[in-house]
Amino acid sequence: MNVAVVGATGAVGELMRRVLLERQFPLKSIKFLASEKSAGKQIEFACEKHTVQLIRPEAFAGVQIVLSSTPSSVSKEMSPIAARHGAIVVDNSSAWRMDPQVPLVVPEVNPEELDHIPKGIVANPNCVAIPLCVALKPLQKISRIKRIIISTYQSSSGKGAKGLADFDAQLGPWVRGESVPKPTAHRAQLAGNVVTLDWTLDPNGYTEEENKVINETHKILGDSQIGISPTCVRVPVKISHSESINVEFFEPISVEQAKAALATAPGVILMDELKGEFPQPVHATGSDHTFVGRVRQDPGNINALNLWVVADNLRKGAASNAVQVAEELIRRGIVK
Ligand code: 2RA
Repeated sequence: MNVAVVGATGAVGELMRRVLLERQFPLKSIKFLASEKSAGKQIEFACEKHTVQLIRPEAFAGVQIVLSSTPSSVSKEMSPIAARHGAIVVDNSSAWRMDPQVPLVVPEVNPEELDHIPKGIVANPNCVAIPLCVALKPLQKISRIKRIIISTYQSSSGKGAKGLADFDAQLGPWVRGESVPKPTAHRAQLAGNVVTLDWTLDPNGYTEEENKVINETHKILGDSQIGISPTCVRVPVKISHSESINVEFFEPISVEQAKAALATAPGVILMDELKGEFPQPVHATGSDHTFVGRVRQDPGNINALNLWVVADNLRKGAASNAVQVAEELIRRGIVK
């Protein structure tokens, strides 16, 4: 495959490069594109030096698959240009996710959506929605979902390299009791704190992130009737998002049934609390799996279960999901 990685020097772009190598993606050629700020930089890939090129229309000539992680404004302009050059763009921004002509794909959940890509663009979902859907799809196959209540514990890296810089700059001084530097990416101090307004507030009183979780989960699970009630929160964790999920079904599912379905579900690692196992960001970081544990009956609702879900937001929540989508495009013969 002739591949271009767009936004190659950002936190997700860097991981896309690593994941392509780790998964031995079938590469014929690769080029790395970025904004003016990073164009001209030298990066190493598979023991070879590459110069990062500026994102411009001519750069897409001959490219079959574009893996893109840029701000939405860049994707709105550049993804259709890349598609016009004949590439399929797997786009990690939120620019195209809710476009009815753009499939929003988690390969373990709705790969069949890739059979219809009218705009030549496939959207990679939000990093909370991806693990949520990976964990719920095996249960949705048993019984239709009526309602989801989700509270998130999102890591600093959700705000990219700048978020990580805030985390690194604040944690040491906070532990030592010194004055903590002001955040540059996060809305408030992260060290020793919990921040629920780390995203733009939308007119409906929910944050942009919470509205993404609602809308994207409806689209990925293919059921817009599911009642979804999210509260998104940033916590002082470097990488990997955690999710507390209460899910109500139309028909009851027992804990045993749920565990049996999750144990064999693609992309899921079920952690058994009876063996003292429980998903933690330190397990998930560096993995492409979605870790599920604490599967419990809701004591107040016979039709509902509680789950605790953790996944690496930079990998399964972004870079790895995009590369898995590209692998699925090849497997289905969509890109040859
Ligand atoms: C966050 N979901 O964690 C965002 C990143 N895309 O802030």
